[in-house]
Amino acid sequence: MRRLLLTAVRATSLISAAVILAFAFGAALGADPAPTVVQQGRAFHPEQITLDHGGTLTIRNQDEFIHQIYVKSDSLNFDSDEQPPGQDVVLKFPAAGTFAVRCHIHPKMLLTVHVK
Ligand SMILES: [Cu+2]
Repeated sequence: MRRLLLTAVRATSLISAAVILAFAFGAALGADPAPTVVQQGRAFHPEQITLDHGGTLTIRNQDEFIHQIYVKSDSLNFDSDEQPPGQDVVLKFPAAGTFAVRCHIHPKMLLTVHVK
């Protein structure tokens, strides 16, 4: 019985490793066509990201409450509508530079986007 249990645990670990590898491999194959940042726990994850200019960034609300993001800069001004849980906001970054993405509702939230 104990041996059976051990075998089952090993099999589960192997499957987990295979799933993780598949994800890593999948990420390596594509040139990150749709970079995504999530909002969770009143924070952006990750808090910094680098994009090519002209690229878009998807920001997904994984919190159980509303966010409302904005960017204020010389080359880009953006204000989203209220973003309910589960909803994506897609932001386009036409010019190079460093941009601060913030939330009107949660002033401590900060995402830094480096655009090459
Ligand atoms: Cu917010």
